[in-house]
Amino acid sequence: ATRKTAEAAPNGNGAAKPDPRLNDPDTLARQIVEKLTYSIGKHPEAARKYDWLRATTLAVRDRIIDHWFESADRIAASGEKQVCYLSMEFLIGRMLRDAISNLGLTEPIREALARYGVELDMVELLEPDAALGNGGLGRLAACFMESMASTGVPGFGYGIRYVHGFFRQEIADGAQVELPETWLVHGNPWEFERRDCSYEIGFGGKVVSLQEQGHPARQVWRPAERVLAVAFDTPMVGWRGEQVNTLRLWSAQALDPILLDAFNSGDHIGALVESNKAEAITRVLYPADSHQAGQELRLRQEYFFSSASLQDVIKRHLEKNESLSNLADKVAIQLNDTHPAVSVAELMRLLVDVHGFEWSAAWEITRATFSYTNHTLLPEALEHWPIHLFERLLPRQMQIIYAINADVIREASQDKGLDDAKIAAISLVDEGNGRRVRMGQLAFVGSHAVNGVSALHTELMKETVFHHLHELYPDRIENKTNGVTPRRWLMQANPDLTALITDAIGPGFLDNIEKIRDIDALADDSGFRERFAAVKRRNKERLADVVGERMATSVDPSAIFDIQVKRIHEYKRQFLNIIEAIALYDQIRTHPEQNWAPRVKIFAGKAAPSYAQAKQIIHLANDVARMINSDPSVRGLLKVVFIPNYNVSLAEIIMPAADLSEQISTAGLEASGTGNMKFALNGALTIGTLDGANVEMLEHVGEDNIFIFGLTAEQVAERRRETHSGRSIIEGQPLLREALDAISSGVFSPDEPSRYHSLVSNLYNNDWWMICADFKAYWDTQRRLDALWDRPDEWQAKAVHNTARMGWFSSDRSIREYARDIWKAGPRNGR
Ligand code: F58
Ligand code: PLP
Repeated sequence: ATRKTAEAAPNGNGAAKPDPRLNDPDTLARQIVEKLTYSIGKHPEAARKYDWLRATTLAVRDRIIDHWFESADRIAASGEKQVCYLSMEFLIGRMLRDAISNLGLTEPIREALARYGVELDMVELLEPDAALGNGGLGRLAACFMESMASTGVPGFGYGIRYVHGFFRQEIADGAQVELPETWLVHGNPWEFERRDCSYEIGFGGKVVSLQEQGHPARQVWRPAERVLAVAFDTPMVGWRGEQVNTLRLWSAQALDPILLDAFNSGDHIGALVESNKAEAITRVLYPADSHQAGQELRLRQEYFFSSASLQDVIKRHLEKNESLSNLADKVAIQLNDTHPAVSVAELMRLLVDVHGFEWSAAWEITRATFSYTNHTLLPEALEHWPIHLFERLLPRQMQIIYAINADVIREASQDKGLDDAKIAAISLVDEGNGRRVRMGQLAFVGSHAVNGVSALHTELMKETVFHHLHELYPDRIENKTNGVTPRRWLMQANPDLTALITDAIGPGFLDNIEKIRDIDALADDSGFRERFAAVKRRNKERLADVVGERMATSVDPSAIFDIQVKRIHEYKRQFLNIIEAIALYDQIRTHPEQNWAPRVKIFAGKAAPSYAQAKQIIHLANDVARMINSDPSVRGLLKVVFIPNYNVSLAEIIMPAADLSEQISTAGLEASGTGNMKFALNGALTIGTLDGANVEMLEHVGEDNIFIFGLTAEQVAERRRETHSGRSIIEGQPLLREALDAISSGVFSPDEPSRYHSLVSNLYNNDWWMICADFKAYWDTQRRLDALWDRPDEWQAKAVHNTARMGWFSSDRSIREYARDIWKAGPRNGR
């Protein structure tokens, strides 16, 4: 009934919708059975669960294709500028529910399937997550694809079709185990293989100088190795199906699938070597996190998808235009972090070597076409490739980078008078580090706009990593605060809240999420607050069921659901949260007379397989959970759970079920965060530091409705200048000291008492992430929240204010800002 409400809303501008006669349950039921019969070869009586998923998907897909063609035709006819979003990662999650909901088909399909005794919810749950991303960066790309389609920006996503996405996590004896992810085993009905859309990608070899009579010498790259990039297209459906954009993912194949000579001479393995080597390029997503994955295969992936995407952009441009000289008027290319930054050199190569442009004209086109988004300031995450590797794999692109660098350095020293130290800092080649190509510098100089992802992060970019480039090009850096799509993260993930808000203020917020602000006044209405709390309660029960099914643990939905879910990283400080849990455990036992608010601390997230500290944190969370959860003296006042295998689908269940959202990174380190926005939009209160987008959330929800604690980014920098030691703080705070002693002495790891010894001793010597420095402020703020939990009206009023005031954090707003300020493209849809 809920989704019916959401979809029954009047269509804002009455644009093209499918013929309503075709959306009735009868027609849909007939079409689904047709798919079952003629595409899958099954009678309804013989169909199994996966057959229903496939048949339903195919029936929905047919409708999308009509909209897809309409969108493509309309964009082609208007000659509008297109936005190409180049990203190594698109963490899309499941697609069926999103597509059905955006097309307004949820209720008729539910009814159509029910005629055969099949539940839509069951079918939706069978779909595997498209986990083609690591975390925030990849999920942002997915929200942006949806928002481009929903706001009417002609967007084209370009990425990699990994056969194995982000690994599946299991927990065995408390520790993370990584298993391969196999999303394609049942086939992927959403994608269309376009064998006619394929390009050759070269690697290695040499550059030759060709002298033709009467012309200056021309450089031609003769690669030693070539592979084929084949396009797989997936439609991206916007809200109400008004626009459908394309996500084009590249798959690597060998030019010769088998070396027949080798095969015929009996070398059956050798005959497949080439094909295996080619296919390896797109086989696996690197499970990196805030650490550069410095292997050759990674650079091959980056170049492979950059070159394929640019060749495709150029081919499509030349189908409609006479030359590439107006490329930047027709195409904007956004580089999602530096992973596609080699594109700057590759476009120059294509323009100069292949299409005969003069260097300076090519540079103008390149800079006008590209823009670059930075997502991290962590030095260990900044990409820099050894020159010898780059030169061996991409010799011509290396020459081009040297030439770009020479121009940049000339401008910096001759025109702007920068000294040698500053020039060394901006150079595209890091001379001090075994000679490396700095991809951030390449992306920066090759773009007309460079953006950070929150106001604070953007300011810190100017002061730190890009300090001298900012001095040289003071107008280039701008801010574009991240956002999240309210379709997936509110309407689909939280249908009950969507229905409640629709009842209260009407359906206008579905088309313009900023109208959700109209529920703000209802924070004072006790009836509304009660209904709001009842929705939260049902969502907590739903999560409790999932915890019960997956972990055979029960959690009580009347306790505070205090949740930290995100990649596991030292800067995100899950460790601080665990230490607080231990201190609380201790206090609950030593002061049973006190009125403790019951809490369930929920964790989920994956550690990079090579990140030992992060894996220890997962182990510790599980060890602590086992001990606390089995101790009767806690009387159910505290529980700790670590839910395995955090992914988009789990996030969709978790976000609506939180009372408290933990956004507690060391200030200055979290570029933005997007999980923080999803929680608050769904009515969680945030406990957080003044970091990333938390700063702007504070401005929007107001200081009474968010719980900010801890050192500011400036104070963190200052303290790091003064001392690195945590010793004096630990010694001065018995709660912290006792919690650390317990961890260190093996209270939680009796099977291996020294397991966490070094984790703790590190804190004494080097409190780099300010865990000790922020502990007291964090503890005190948690106790203020305990007290607030005792005043449920007040808590719920704050929760309503959070939902009401989060509309600005929609990715529709982010996309409109990019479109207006950076891309100069669209949107068609002014909602
Ligand atoms: C994240 N970066 C930021 N990187 O950490 C987060 O603050 C921000 O909200 C988000 O981007 C979107 O802007 C991030 O997720 C990665 O996953 C990289 C993938 C490739 C390897 C290195 C990490
Ligand atoms: N991973 C998944 C599966 C997500 O859904 C999200 C955000 O919702 C993230 C990672 C990013 O989380 P955070 O912004 O807290 O780092």
